[in-house]
Amino acid sequence: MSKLPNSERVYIGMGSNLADPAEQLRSALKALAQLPQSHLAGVSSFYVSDSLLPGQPRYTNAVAALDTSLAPLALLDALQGIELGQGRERHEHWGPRTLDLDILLFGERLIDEPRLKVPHYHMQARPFVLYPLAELVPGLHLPDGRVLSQLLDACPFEGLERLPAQA
Ligand code: A4P
Ligand code: MG
Repeated sequence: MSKLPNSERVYIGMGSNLADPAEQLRSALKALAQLPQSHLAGVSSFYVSDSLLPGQPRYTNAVAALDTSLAPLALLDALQGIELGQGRERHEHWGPRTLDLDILLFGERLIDEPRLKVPHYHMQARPFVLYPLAELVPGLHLPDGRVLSQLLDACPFEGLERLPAQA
């Protein structure tokens, strides 16, 4: 249960493949913990995998659970502020990045706005999103009716390396 009144549970996909990726994720978690009207409720293990695009460094990914009473676009602004604060530069779509923060799920909401689509459009096909999410909430039902366990059945774990728990 949430510790904040009127808050919703948000799952945030985190990824980095530049400038010490695990350290980037740890810094991002500290920044998430300091967001206003929000409580960092949990984080998965870190997972390493090849980039979906050939020729890029390997990614480190994780999923964070955040309880927040921020509105969805206010949270998106805050996440983009954290990305910029950690040196993210947008040169090319899907280019290498010091930090990528994606809103995977926002409570029970279905959001279809120009700047924000929730559930995140690629999450069902990405093991580096689904397996960390399943660590946090194995029996998850998505607001659009999909069931996480069925998405996992269609998305093999292969290629993912789960790192030991962070100190
Ligand atoms: N936007 C719309 N919906 C959302 C949402 N739910 N959460 C908009 C966050 N942003 C959302 O994002 C572009 C715009 O998407 C934002 O301005 C926001 O208004 P971006 O982060 O600048 O663009 P991007 O990351 O280059 O594109 P995209 O499609 O988000 O790329 P992905 O999905 O992040 O994929 N391989 C491994 N192993 N691990 C990875 O994490 N990531 C990518 C990039 C490729 N290969 C990878 C990984
Ligand atoms: Mg992104």
